[in-house]
Amino acid sequence: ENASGPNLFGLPTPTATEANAPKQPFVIGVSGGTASGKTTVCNMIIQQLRDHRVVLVSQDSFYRGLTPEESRRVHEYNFDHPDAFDTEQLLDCIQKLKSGQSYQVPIYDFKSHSRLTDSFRQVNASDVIILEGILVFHDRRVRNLMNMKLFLDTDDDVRLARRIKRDIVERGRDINSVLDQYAKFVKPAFDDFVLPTKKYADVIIPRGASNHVAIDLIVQHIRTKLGQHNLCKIYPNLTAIQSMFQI
Ligand code: UZR
Ligand code: MG
Repeated sequence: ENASGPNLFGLPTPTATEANAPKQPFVIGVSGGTASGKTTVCNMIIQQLRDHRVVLVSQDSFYRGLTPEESRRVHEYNFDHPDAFDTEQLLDCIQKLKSGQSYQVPIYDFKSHSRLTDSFRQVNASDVIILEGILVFHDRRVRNLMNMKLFLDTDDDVRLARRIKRDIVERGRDINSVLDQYAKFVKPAFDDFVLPTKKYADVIIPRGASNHVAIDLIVQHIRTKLGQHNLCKIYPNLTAIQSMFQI
């Protein structure tokens, strides 16, 4: 509710503080099951927003390193469970980036299932922060930092087929181990933890990365938001002028 009440045109007039406050970065959450096309969609958005500062943060970077005991029994480890991630650190990261600070994001090595101890990826302050991962909508505090939430609703068979290819080609695994892990952990965790968070999405994208119409619409919307933001920096009273002229 606006303290100053509606103006001549019946539209709310922004207060001076509202119009002058520096806008925070726009935070976009991108979720969906494994191999749903999250990374591809994020890269398409980044490509189309080349004229802005955009950073991509993956929830995968916040995997907890496995203990020696867990590493020995890695086939029994559930990488698809919310507890596999250090959510407190992820929250800290997004809070810092959203407040305009930089952050040293950990580097996770999928081969050794551990974090590199001596190096980080320095992520600097930006106009847009994209956070992607299978469970980025799971924690309410992380979710509440997002200005826009996208869920990629890609067919399950398509995702499994892609997952098999990716794990064999990029992660040096064999078909049996991929299928065993999928049946034991990936699919049940998708049903129990990932799919229930679809309801938090603002936009559900059918067919994932091949849905160019949806991605164009989303990029247009982000541009509109960023445009308002930049013009407000130049003309602090722009929002007031806009609402007076209904533009
Ligand atoms: P995306 N994952 C691994 O395979 N190994 C690891 O060390 C850490 C994670 C997998 C994880 C999950 N699960 O399904 C997937 N397993 O990475 C998430 N098994 O990545 O969203 O890109 O599919
Ligand atoms: Mg990925």
